[in-house]
Amino acid sequence: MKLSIVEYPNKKLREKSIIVEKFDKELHKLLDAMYPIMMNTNGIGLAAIQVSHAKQVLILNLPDEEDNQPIDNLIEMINPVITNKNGETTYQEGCLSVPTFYEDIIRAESLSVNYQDRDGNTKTLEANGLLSIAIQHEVDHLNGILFIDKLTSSRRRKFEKEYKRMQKEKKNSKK
Ligand code: Y12
Ligand code: CO
Repeated sequence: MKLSIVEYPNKKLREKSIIVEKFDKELHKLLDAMYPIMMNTNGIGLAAIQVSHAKQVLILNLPDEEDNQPIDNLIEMINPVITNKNGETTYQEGCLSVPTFYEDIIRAESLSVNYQDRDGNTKTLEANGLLSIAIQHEVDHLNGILFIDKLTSSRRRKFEKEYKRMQKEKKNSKK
């Protein structure tokens, strides 16, 4: 399965992803294809809509203490539902669909999430810190929400200006 990352301002990123009902070979192929694309682009989280598949599917692979991302740390979440959020934390977020832009975003410090694994087994995970932030960021993607939507209006305007300039430069450098 050949996948490529959709970048802002592509409207695809605004689509709401649909619930997965079949835990079949097709789903496994999608998950298996998402992993290398995330790793090859230095990502720690990726939602299926970022590779043009509007399904409630996301993967996470957070770095360990040595900054490695062993495959044992890979979490695949299908149909995730956040059930409980607590506290507040700020983290400088980035997104593979909004390259080169990082900004402080306020989110819940800890949460509970119910989801299914690739075989349809129901799971619950309690998360805090970076994992909690990553889950909230990726679940937002499933609802068509991007981290830049959480910026203040003045910061958002600045972002749009900087991003447009960056895209123009990118286009010109390819000529
Ligand atoms: C905390 C905050 C945000 C998340 C969501 C997952 N975000 C990412 O995985 C972001 C990855 C990223 C990687 C980049 O590197 C390359 O594209 C090679 C990157 O660099 C550039 O844009 C140049 C930007 C973002 C989880 C936890
Ligand atoms: Co993202």
